[in-house]
Amino acid sequence: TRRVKLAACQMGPVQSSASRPEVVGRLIHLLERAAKDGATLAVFPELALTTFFPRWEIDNETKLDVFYEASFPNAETQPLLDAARRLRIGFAIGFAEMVQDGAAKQRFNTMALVDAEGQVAGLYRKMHVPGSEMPEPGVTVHLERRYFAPGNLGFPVFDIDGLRVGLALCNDRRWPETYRMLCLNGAEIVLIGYNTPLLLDEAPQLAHLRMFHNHLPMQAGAYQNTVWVAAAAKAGLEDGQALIGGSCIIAPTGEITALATSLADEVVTYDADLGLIETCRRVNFDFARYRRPDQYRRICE
Ligand code: ING
Repeated sequence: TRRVKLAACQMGPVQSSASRPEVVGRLIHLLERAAKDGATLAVFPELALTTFFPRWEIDNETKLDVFYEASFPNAETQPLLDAARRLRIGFAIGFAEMVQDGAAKQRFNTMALVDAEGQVAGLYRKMHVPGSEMPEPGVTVHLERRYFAPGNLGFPVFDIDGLRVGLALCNDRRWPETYRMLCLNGAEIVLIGYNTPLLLDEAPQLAHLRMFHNHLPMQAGAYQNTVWVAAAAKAGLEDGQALIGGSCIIAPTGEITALATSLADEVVTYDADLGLIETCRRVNFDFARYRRPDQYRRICE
């Protein structure tokens, strides 16, 4: 049976004062810990290179642009890809992507997948972009819709190092369509990065459910689509805002097989049996045999 050792590389906060080389150094250290544990595929958080800047209203374009990568990799991030090649480990990493489109700038919340040769295998751009364009009264400031256009690359699944890997970012993980699209596109493994504020001004009565609502959709997504999920949080007190941790690896059974226990830089690994996908499909989810797509049309209206 095919196996792959997965690593979820959680990060503690990335304060706005942290330089890119400093952050890349932390990421390389995490990758080294993952590889030392025998992992060959790792996931880092959403916006792993910077603070979660959508928590602020930023009007100055020059100040905004410092959070974006105009190319990936570039001179500052290339050492991370060199480390992947040296350690023989693939990884996914989230970052703010800027695409120069003539005079205009296109901005995306993006995740790159890098193979064990240190080569970029592909990009995913976050589909479900939450929050608003302007601060709204009574609502935690979350301006992703100001800073990122919705993704335009579909739900690609990449063949890397003999594995079929799909990607998702933060709010995407709460939507069943994300996993179903990746499943239908042939994913065996879904890598997810997230930044989730612990407290939301708009719903203080849900505060005790933040971790439940983190794991619930990922466990359901893994089970209902017979995929392995590895998810990495940016956690802890980042520029004054508390972010949840709970980075984990989830089997196609829906079981959490590895779980981070801190709000700091932490690596959890699990030796994933890809044969479990076939077993779970045989038990209930023989999609080609039992699905009723003609009866699901409302879903895509
Ligand atoms: N974060 C949030 C999440 O789904 C969010 C979304 C947070 C929306 C706060 C509104 C307010 O966990 C990201 N990064 O998508």
